[in-house]
Amino acid sequence: LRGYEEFIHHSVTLREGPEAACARMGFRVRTPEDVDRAARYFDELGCRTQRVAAGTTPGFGEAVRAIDPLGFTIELVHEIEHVEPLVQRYDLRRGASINRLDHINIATPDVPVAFDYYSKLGFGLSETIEDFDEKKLYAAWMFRKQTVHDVAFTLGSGPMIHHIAFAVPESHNIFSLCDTIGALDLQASVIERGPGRHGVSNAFYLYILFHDAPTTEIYTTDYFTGDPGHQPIRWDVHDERRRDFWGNAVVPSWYLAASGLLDLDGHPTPVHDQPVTERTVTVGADGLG
Ligand code: 4SX
Ligand code: FE2
Ligand code: CA
Repeated sequence: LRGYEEFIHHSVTLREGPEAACARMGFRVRTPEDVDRAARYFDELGCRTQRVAAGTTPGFGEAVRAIDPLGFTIELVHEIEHVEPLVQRYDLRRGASINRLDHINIATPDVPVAFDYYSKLGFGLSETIEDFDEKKLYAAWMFRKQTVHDVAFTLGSGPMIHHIAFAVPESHNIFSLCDTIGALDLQASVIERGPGRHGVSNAFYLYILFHDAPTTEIYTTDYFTGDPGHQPIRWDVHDERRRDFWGNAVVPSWYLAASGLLDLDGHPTPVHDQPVTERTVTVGADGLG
């Protein structure tokens, strides 16, 4: 599957399996040499790596897979088969009008370690949620492309996928999706959180749940981070606008649910338990603000 804006062969692959899990997440590297550099880099870190021949993943050239220091199975590739982007084929656009895969939000028991690792890979920091008094980092958003993020970290049991997010052109696409969900009488099971305006990222958003798919965010209109010297925005965990700029409460399931991973052999990755404390810090144990 791919979005209308994407010229790569695919950005998502769904495979039937015995349990719902994320087999790997991929990043595209800038040059063919970067694939070899990545293989050496993960080898030197003592991570398990695997070279895969061109075509092992459909539409991809030679790639390297590894279990990264955070426990995620990743795939790095440079060469890809180009396909025709369909940005202006409005006659073909359907559903929420998905443009592209925007970001992956990962749940991890140690956000500072994740932040440090991705900083070393060359990711920039756009925003954080912190407890300024207790000097505790709850969440961080990091980018390579020139928007708010490609990856974000949410403190919680992990390594797991917290959600995957797809960008749509404009907020009206999200309203229209909500209308479709209502018309199908699927609102109770499908709409998890939103629609709303994020504090962090300023994006307009909706989170949806469907069967055993990971939580899926529909996301639009965040901002440009590409100017050299772009400064991160730091939110205090007690600022009720940080996750929803209008102060709407975040439902408990949003903090608690995440999807498991598979390792390089397709076996489930063990999860380290980490209680989710951000919600109770901010709204109290009764879940009311
Ligand atoms: O809930 S937050 O406003 O912190 C937020 C969550 C901001 C951007 C995201 O992509 C997200 O998933
Ligand atoms: Fe997100
Ligand atoms: Ca609901």
